[in-house]
Amino acid sequence: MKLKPNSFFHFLCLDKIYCLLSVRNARALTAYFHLLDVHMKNALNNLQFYHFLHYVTNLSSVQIMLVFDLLDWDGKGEIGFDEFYMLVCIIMAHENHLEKQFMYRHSHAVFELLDMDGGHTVAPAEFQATRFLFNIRKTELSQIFKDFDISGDEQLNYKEFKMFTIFCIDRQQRKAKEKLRRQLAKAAAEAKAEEEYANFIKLAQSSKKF
Ligand SMILES: [Ca+2]
Ligand SMILES: [Ca+2]
Repeated sequence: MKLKPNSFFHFLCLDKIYCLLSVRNARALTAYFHLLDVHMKNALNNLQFYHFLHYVTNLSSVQIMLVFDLLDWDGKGEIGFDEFYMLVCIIMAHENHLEKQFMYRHSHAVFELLDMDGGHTVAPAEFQATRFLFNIRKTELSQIFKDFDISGDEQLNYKEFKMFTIFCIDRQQRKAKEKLRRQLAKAAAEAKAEEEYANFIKLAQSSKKF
């Protein structure tokens, strides 16, 4: 999922920790939603929703209609502002590489979104169909079920899913720490090389004098 250039959403800023919009940004989003809501129903029907997502993202028609069905969990045939807000936060999280942080912070809402049949578990097929929303690679899926399906029923219940999101954040933090450690080591090595070079020049200049 990618945001198209020149989209209004490039002007919004998602909080990196909580993965939510600021009050000011949320108000701007409300105004945007009302512009889309031409029938003034405080909701978007599938046609309005389709054109909106088609305009701002590179999602296929099938994916857009799947997202509509996921958000329209009560089958009313329309998307209200709360669902719209959640979708925009997911898009923004994707755009800012905060998908795993979003899953962790909003694990219950994400779990309910992925549980397409409302059976209170996420099956491999449900994860496979929705993985594009959170940038989960196909190859990761079988490993996720292998590692986190503790009960062995080939489904993730909420506790198992929550453990998966904690693991993702933990892995992300370890990677960030490792990256920082490498950057510091590189900077130290460069500083040492510069110092050695300066000492060498000093030595060369003093030997010329004699
Ligand atoms: Ca399910
Ligand atoms: Ca399980």
